[in-house]
Amino acid sequence: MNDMQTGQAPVQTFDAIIIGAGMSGMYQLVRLRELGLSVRVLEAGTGVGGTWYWNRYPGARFDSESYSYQFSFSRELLDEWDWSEHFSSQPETLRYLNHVADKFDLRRDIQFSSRVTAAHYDDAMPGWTVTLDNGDSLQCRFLITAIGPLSAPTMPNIPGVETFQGRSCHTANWPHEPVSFEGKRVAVIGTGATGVQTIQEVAKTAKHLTVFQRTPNWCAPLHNSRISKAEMETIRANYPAMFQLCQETFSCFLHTADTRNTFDVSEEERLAFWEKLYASPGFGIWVGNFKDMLTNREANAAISEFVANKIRQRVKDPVVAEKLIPKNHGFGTRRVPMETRYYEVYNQDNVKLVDINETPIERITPTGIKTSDADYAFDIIIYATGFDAITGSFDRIDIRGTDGQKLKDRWRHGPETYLGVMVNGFPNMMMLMGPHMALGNIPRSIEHNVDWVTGLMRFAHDNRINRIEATADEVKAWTDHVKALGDGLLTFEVNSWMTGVNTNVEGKQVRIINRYAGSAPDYRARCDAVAASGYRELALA
Ligand code: N01
Repeated sequence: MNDMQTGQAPVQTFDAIIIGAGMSGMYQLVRLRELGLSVRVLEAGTGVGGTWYWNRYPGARFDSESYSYQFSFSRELLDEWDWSEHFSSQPETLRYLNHVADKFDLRRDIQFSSRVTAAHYDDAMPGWTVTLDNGDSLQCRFLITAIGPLSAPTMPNIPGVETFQGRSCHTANWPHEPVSFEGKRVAVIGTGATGVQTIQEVAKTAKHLTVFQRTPNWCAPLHNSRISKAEMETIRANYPAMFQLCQETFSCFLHTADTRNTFDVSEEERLAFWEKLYASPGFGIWVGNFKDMLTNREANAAISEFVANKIRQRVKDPVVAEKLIPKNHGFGTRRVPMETRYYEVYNQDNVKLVDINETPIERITPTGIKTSDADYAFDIIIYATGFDAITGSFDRIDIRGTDGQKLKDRWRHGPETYLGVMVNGFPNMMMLMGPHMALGNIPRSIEHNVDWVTGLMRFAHDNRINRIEATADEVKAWTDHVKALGDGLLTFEVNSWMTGVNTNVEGKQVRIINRYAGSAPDYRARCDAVAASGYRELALA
């Protein structure tokens, strides 16, 4: 029986479906259109921007230099967009991404308010059937996931969350309308990069702010500033050199590790170097530090002590200062939150720090938060409790490959991928910014990742290839390589989203190596060699 006879609308079929209209999905759409393919982007939100669409929490902004974080693929786009701050705020970034969507007329191929719940592969097509939360289905030959490494927010597994009668919100589901903290008693749970940005903003206007901290993080000053018209022109004139530098550095940032080891220099020289980094804008103190900072324990202890002393100098109450100094991990072994007067917030009369290791949260109550020693009343509770990172956004979609095998089951003990882009048993599925990818300055990685996938699609198109699959051997080889790169790095000895640990998610209490810890240039070289060989490592049919 055909669709006419059943009265059902025919299933829409595309050459490619992209899941997600964040930066990677948007750019992939631009590139696939150039190949003349029919493409549909499915996006859960009502607008483009991904991370920058969802994370509207107060104080959200770039931690990387705005101009290094933008798209670089269009000179015209670079010429017409001015950044107003060195580290752009979320509203400006979202305006920029909407400008990109307008300029390239992207929205006509994006279906908004369409959350993908399932994607099942069928070898008879060969291709994928993608199901949305409203029950609709679409089909495609190639499925490209652009679902982001930090897009599955997790609420804390604290009893009573649903009983709170005031206003509460996870930072990644922040409302589109402004939220006023004036005259309000506010709680923030979580002190990662998001919590830090939120806390320093909310503290400006809240009647009272209580911060519930489980693990302090090593934060460093952002040193943001405005960009004048003249300065913007100078920055723009330098774009070719700046993007070239991003191609050459380890993580695509404007900063790269110093070539010296920590103890190669005198104490005086070392301290002067660290003072300079602490006083400089951006991630320099994290990724532009001595090259052994994350491999040599003594070196790491020394920089940790330097930053601890900064915290002691900035926080007036020594007891509070000690609570804010991490004791279970060294500087830089977790993502360093960048801050603007974050530590000074704790000198304000309207701010209280609660160390929930000393006085654990017992439950959220209808009126606030009950710890082991107090009942706190709040008007607003903000959950800055992070994400089921890297694999979480995949786990939330029922992805099934050949023979119905589930990706979630396949990755139960950690992701297995080929170049972070493909998985054997899941033909014609390509992942953008998936597990085992170099993260770093993400838009730089996105552009390479998308260009590589586009090259593969072009090759498939030109050579009439309908089925692309990574082989089991190549997946094993890449996965082993990624694991080996993580060996010896202090980063992988610490619990964090970067090691796949999330105490709020069942089965994610064990550390894994889920991201590529080698250099971005090495990663690109490996991918480019595969392309140059005519993708000989892949099974093509
Ligand atoms: O998430 P996190 P995030 N009870 O996982 C705490 C990027 N980002 O959203 O450390 C109590 O880092 C948890 O405590 P602990 C950036 O890459 C970029 O802050 O697990 N507390 C932690 O303090 C960043 O690294 C920008 O002990 C609980 C916090 O919640 C990544 O996003 C800006 C808890 C979660 O911190 C994630 O950052 C912001 C519980 N049950 C973020 N569960 C840019 O500038 C969790 N916590 C680009």
